[in-house]
Amino acid sequence: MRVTNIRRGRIFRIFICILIAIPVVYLLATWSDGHKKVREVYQSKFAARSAREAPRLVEGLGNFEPRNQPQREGPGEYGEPYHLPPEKKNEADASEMEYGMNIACSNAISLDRAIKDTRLEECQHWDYPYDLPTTSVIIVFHNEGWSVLMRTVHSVINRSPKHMLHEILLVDDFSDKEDLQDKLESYIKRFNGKVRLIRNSEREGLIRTRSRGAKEATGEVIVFLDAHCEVNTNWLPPLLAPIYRDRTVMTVPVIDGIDHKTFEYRPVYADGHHYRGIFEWGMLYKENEVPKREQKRRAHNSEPYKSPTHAGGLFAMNREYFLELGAYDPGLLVWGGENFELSFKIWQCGGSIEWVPCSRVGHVYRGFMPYNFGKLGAKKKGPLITINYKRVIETWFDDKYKEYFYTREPLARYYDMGDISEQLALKKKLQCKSFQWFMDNVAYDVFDKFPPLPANLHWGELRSVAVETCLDAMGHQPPSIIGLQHCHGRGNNQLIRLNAAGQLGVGERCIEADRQGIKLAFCRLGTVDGPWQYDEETKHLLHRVYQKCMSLNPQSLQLSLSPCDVNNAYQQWKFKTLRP
Ligand code: UD2
Ligand code: MN
Repeated sequence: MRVTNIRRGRIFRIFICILIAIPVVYLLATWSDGHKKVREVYQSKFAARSAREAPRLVEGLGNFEPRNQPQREGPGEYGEPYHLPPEKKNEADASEMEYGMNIACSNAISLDRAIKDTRLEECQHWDYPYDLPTTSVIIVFHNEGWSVLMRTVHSVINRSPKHMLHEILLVDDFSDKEDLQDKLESYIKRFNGKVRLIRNSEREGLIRTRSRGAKEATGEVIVFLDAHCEVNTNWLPPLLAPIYRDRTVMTVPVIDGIDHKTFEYRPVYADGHHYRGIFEWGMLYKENEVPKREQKRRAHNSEPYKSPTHAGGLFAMNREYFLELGAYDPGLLVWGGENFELSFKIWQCGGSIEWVPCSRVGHVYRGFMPYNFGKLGAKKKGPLITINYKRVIETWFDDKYKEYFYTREPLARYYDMGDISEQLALKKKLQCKSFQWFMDNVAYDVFDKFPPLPANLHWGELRSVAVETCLDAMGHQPPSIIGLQHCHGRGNNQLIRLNAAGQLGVGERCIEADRQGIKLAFCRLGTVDGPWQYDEETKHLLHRVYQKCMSLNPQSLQLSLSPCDVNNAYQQWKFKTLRP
């Protein structure tokens, strides 16, 4: 009896101990979990270099998170919006006109201001190799505001681990503003050689200027930034780590917004959802939520993910790899399309692009583009950006995909894009894969949003037969009314397309009708059809749902739908062919 009692007591005590131990072990385990788990994933994913390169992890891992930052006070600190006092209004307005952003406001804010850390919380736990590649940060600029340019430089100096930042290379694309001359040269002396300045002897445009910067840089990795950025907390190591693992990865930070009037620093995608770069068939850049297939590959929401393309301005790459790919196509002029050229080239020729949630950089989106395209732009017939797109798609798209572009941009077929034989030779030499491969394996989410475009049955100016006037989208943002304007023959807002599925479009927008009138609308995402039908004999544009015709009101000169009547000249329309 006693023996059993003692035994029972012991069993009971052991049982109690186990009961206590379970939550303690559990607490201990979860306590270190955040850090350890991320660390393990990190080590397996990033610390291992590809087999063909010698391992060179010399000093282990480092965390590089800043500690004990001093409190700061002043205008715009922590990325708060700053409103200038009313007496500065004229100065502010004038600077906005000149720069597309409120430089007067920027001038009032410290070049060293703090900004809020907009990263996911778990980003603080990642460890990175201590010997990440040395980096040249390349900033090209043309007539930028001095304080905005220098705040970009200061933020890079202040928020990058010293031993990784090899240099900041400022490349002046032939600016003529007074304060960007001697004042700039003497100011950067304080950085003891870390900041280097070179200047173009004529205007080259941002694309060629970046290629020049890459050639002149001496770091192992190059990072491009626009001249109006502020890099966020610990932005650099997470960009370098994937390149350290594999030199053919391009990495892209997540781009936060900086308000062009108040310099408020605003996080994008603050809800923890991730987006990646895609495009529609007119080659406008778009962002799309990361598809499940890609999400699933990752163990942590803060891990990098693959993206078909990027916005253009901000990214990191192994310098030699960038040059092996021929840098940017030197035939691309001034602005636009270079993001696609480099992205397609990277993916199709064996590299990859990763967006890095733990690297955040703020960028000032301007109110408008404050510069013109100089001589380079004037020499070209047709809009220069579309000509750039044409070079890119003629080099990298398969024939089927080229047609989608020409369906969306019918005039582009007639633009002179210059010689692309060197680009095609490079594609052959590097044995690059087809665009179909890219669509199947990388950009598989594009068709969900932008399905293949049915061919145009008609395109050109849509002229009224009764009155000398043309449909015109007027450059308004949808939803807005469609105007009627003097036919100018240059296309743009007057280039109307009717496709085989009944969609009537202008640029990437759609023309739709309701009981109030005819409107410019956002095309329903993922659809390419519409209600319209054109009859060449009656010259009617029939809305099949309402069974009514597009009519012009001769008094108000406005558009509406009315019952079809073959004798009514105000219901007759003609597509007039356009040429550049
Ligand atoms: C976006 C990109 C930009 C570039 C462009 C398409 C982002 C945040 N920005 O437009 O980097 O890829 O799309 O080409 O993704 N600049 C020159 N010479 C020129 C014109 C501009 O050096 O002839 C400089 C300019 O000072 C700035 C940079 O190039 O530092 C980019 O120009 P932007 O800021 O006007 O381009 P953005 O942001 O509208
Ligand atoms: Mn920019």
